[in-house]
Amino acid sequence: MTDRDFYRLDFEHISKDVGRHAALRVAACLEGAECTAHLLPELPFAYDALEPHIDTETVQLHYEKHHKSYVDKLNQTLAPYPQLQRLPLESLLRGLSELPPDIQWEVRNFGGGHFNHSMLWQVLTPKRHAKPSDRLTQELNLRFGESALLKRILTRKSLSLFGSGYTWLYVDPTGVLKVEALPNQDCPLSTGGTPLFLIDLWEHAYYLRYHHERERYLEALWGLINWEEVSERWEHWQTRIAPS
Ligand code: MN3
Repeated sequence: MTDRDFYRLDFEHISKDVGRHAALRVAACLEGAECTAHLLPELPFAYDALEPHIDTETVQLHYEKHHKSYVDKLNQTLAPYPQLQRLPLESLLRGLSELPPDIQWEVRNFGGGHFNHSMLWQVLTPKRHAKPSDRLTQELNLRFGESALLKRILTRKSLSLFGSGYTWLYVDPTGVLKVEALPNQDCPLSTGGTPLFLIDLWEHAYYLRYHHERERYLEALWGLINWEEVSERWEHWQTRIAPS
């Protein structure tokens, strides 16, 4: 396929989902500048900012080793495909089945790993007491009853995922809010969804402090959710993506 096919995909989703670096990268590409490789985005907080809930060493390893390795492997994968290299990550993940078959597995896993971790750093925050916006609260209450129930659903889905993956709060292609756990580095973009929030369930996200006790990690995580960011993602979906 040609890059033009990819460019037909909606670029408007990009800024919320792959961060400032990708937005800059795409802007440069669209202006015809030489495209650069995918970049490790800046971490929006210090390594120790999520203490005592998420320990310093875990954040540092998670960001510097795990996330960076996904970025590096994605760049290696795309190196022989300059046309694909300059596309936004989101377009690659939305159009997985249209990629050359010999790199679909790599883009799904390494590209997914880069996307998911870039989003993860945005939806966590050391600031306390943040709440969903009134409009998102209204939607969550309509869909899940109340916030305590959303927490229970996120926890249950997270505990029932066997192996590694993520639990997602996302809007499905028909506009319905959903909570689903997906394996490995899979993400709702690849089935036409719009992700709002995710929980990293790979052991590298919690093992040093919580060992095998995923439930204690989930409890600690609840106070770190960047509801402001999640609410903005919801507003973005509503104003830019929602089916009219
Ligand atoms: Mn991870």
